[in-house]
Amino acid sequence: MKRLILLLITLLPFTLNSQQVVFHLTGQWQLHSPDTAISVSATVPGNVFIDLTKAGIIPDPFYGQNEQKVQWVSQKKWIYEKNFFITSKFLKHKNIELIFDGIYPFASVYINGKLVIKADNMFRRWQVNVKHLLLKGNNSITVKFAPPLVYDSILAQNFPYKLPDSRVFARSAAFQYGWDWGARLIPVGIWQNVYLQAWDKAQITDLYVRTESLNKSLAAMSALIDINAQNRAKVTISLQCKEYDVFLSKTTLRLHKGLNHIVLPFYIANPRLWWPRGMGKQNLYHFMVKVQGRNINLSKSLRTGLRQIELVQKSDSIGRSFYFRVNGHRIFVHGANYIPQDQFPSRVSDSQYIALLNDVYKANINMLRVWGGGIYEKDKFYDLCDSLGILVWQDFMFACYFYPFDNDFVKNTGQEAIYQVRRLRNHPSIALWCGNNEVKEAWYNWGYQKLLRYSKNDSIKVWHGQQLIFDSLLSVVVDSLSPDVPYVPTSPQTGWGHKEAYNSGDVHYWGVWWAGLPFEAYLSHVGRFMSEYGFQAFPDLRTLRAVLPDSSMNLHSSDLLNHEKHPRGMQLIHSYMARYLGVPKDFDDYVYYSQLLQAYGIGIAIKAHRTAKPRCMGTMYWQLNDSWPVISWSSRDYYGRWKALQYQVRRLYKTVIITSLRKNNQTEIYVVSDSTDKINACVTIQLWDTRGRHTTAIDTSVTIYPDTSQKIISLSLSDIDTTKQFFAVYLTDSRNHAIDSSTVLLSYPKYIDFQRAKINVHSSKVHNYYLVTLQSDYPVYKLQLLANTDGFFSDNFLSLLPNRKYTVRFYPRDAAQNAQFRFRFYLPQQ
Ligand code: BMA
Repeated sequence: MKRLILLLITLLPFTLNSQQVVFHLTGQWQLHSPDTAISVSATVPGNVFIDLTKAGIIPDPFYGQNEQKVQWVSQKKWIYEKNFFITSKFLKHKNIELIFDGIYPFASVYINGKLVIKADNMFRRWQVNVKHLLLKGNNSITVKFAPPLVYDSILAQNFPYKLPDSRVFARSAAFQYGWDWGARLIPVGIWQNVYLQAWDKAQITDLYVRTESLNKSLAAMSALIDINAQNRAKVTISLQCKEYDVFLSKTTLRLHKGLNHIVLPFYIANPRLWWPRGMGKQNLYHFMVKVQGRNINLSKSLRTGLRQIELVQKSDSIGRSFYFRVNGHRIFVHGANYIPQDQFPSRVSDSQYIALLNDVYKANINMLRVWGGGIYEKDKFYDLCDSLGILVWQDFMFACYFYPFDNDFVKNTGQEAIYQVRRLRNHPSIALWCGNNEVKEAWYNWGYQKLLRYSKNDSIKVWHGQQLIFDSLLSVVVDSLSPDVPYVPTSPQTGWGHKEAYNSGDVHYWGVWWAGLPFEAYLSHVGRFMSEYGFQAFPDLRTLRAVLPDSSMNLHSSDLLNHEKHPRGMQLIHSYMARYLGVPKDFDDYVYYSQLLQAYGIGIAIKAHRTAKPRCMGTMYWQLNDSWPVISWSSRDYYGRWKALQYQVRRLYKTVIITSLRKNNQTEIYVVSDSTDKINACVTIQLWDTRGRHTTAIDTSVTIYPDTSQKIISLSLSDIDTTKQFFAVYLTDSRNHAIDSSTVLLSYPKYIDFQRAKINVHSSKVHNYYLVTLQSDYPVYKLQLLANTDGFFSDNFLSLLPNRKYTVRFYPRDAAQNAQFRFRFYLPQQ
């Protein structure tokens, strides 16, 4: 019997929400502007830039300096229009709602000429009953967009206080207005789905499965179900779970007319918990709620995981901790900051989400911070994070400025927060809600108050406004709608210029890069949780070639400079390069050197952070990805090509690593473990010279305890020629299997007497990939393998020791392509 029930349950259709009929309004629309003679065919979801480019009205905004040529688009009014046909059958439904899942501000929506929605927030879902306006047969929908720049400045003029930038008046992604890695392309349009949704007796409007408390033997759960009923009705509500063969909970009750909030408590014995990757399995449960009554037969399903997440902020002997605990276990975060994958997020496909998150997984990342100047990501992103075990630090979409706080704005923000928290609260990957990025940092440290000539009273008022949004409003929304996920009002908690930042809370450390301090400053600026730090590099040469003509592939071209948005970016890269690597003359080499430089610098930071555990419990570099082809802090470029940093991260984010820190005239060797197991291992340290001779200095056994960083030894450098000698360190397990290894340079690379090595490369095709074997006669620093076709190398930017075979796999994106390989490696400039 049990089996039969199980079978029946597995066969049940897990539909989204039955008894709702959807009429899609996506696809082909017409776009025109009352300010110009332009009238073109358009595609929804999308935006005005995409449509105008496709129609040949504007050139590709990413190419050369076209970005500057298309700025006029944001200053015009635009109108999207579509005609659609409604049958009398559809019109018979009692309720017909028009729904926009995402639309840019500032939009006025008309159905058959009647105004139905004024939408001023791209992060909200807009919904209105339009049944009374629809006609049998032909209908029209018209969306009129005000020019965003004009509208923002009108709102700014009407606000009683000056704010740092008028973009804050539009609830639209801040980065579109230009960022220090982003183009300025401010779109209008319908960027997510739009449809008519019809229903009759009732509809399930929300379902939330909450873990109230959890231990090994029992999970106390509740299902919160919102049902909108047309009239009073008696119904039976039951909750089923695909993974269990019984009804979890069942009740019969009377719905009243309107919105009904129903809570069904239930228990799960021996719950299988959801864990972030590296700590256990990503167990997921599929729940379905059914509502049945006379002429009512509704269902809604969801997938969630059972886990407890805590952010531990406790006073201690240093200051105040900042670390995450999942299911009672402390976790060291090796993460990255994530920005939108495209200047135009509407066009990011599911396969791009899959490719990006697979790369995140391959890089051993266990948390992404969805940064507050971008967008709340699409469902696909969080679904993938749930199944891959990647935690998400979710910022609310506020960044780097002060925000208005009049009634309309606060109300609008509240609606946005309610919608987004509800939408995302069933995802076990969501680990933290954070009010904003750097609003507090900007308030105290960036001089805006002086610049904007605030009186004392202005400062009090504007700061109270910020507190109203970030300390009260958003906190209340998270506490009431997703009470089991922590909330912090801002990130970082203290600006990096203050001592306190390194003792308490999270910190964005920008002494390196912004203040031009050497990479070694990372060693002395380790906080409790490093939520941002970073250094720029050029993207892959092929990525640059896609947006630059050949004549612009040089450091001085204005086309190239349009793809570097940090005001001092080029100079900073140049001066750090001169300090550590030397500066090559050739442009292609310069691109390669810039990537080595970034990996070298961020490598120092990650080592400093991981070895400082448990004082420091997280490291998240700025930034994982790009929104267009650009010189930036990313480790993976716009086309998904890995920079040297992404490979470096993959090595340094492994669960157990052997690594080194340079302190004065000593090199300290550490073993860091985020594993939950005790490991018996062996550490071997060899001293090499650049001509390839070596001696073994140390061979010792160590016990690696779970969740620790231990210093193995301090090696004095007094008798070592640091320009000719270096260490190779190995960590092996009790069966002599490699756990980790690395080469430890003892000077800046530019001072090291690397020899011009002879390297043999051999490749062979196996199934859908290639095996590439390398062997060198001298030690080699950061050899980059290059293929004539796009694809993924299992390892790259390799340091080789002589007379050993190194084997790397290469997976071409297009398996039919015949791959050929080249390489380059680092030699100091003469
Ligand atoms: C950080 C981020 C971004 C910015 C980055 C690099 O502080 O929050 O605002 O792009 O710095 O400057």
